[in-house]
Amino acid sequence: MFTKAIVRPPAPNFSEGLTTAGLGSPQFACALEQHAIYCAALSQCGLTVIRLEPDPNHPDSTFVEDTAILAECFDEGSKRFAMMTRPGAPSRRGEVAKMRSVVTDFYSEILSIQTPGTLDGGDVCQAGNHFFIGLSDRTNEAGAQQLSGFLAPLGYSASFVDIREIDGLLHLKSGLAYLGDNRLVVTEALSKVAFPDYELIPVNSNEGYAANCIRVNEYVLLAAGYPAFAETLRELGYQTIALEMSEFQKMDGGLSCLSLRF
Ligand code: CIR
Repeated sequence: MFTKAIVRPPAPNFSEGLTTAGLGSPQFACALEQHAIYCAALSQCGLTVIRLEPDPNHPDSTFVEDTAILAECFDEGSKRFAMMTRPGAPSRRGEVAKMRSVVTDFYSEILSIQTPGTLDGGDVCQAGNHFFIGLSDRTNEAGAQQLSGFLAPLGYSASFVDIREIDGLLHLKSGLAYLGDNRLVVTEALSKVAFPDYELIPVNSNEGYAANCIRVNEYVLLAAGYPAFAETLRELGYQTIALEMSEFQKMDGGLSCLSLRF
């Protein structure tokens, strides 16, 4: 069970962040409203929401997931830890210091990715005691190796998923989500990568953005506007909450990026 989430509302200059989406400039007021509804959904899932002040020095800082990995342990053989990342985009590296000061209140074990490694939290998908680590334009091999090296003594296994040749995926979790119950949601491109030992829940090619969903306690939060995937989740027995994400999608962001849940 998750009990808390860290979020950071967008700053007024949110539209100055990095993007490749080509979907136009986000509307700040609408982004704020979507963010508030997202936070309300986390509360509905039973989480206490910790809100950081918006940071206009870092227009991408609402995407808090990229600054840290907060690992939950699922059995006595593994250990709870936090890892501060070193984001691949230089404009985002300054986001980590504030997050470190917050995470310190909740974790005694705090690790850090060191230069020359780069790693974004969006490239790290925890599935029980296993971590999938994406190699992407943001996460390099040195960063992935560092994380993997930390994981083994803490009782976790890891494998790499190279997404550098997959069009349209900024981060691994742009196309992959762990639902619990040994189930992975995957986009069509990622379904061709071998994920042995997991039940794969494919997302239709015309609903690819929906793959970035999050399981939060009794609910699955998904982006609004993806009816086939919503129906798949309901058929699997999940309670769903659909959230408007248009303004964050314009900045290449998704549901998972907007919070760190622990
Ligand atoms: C960026 O390019 O870094 C932001 N505009 C979007 C980050 C989205 N984060 C994520 O998928 N984990």
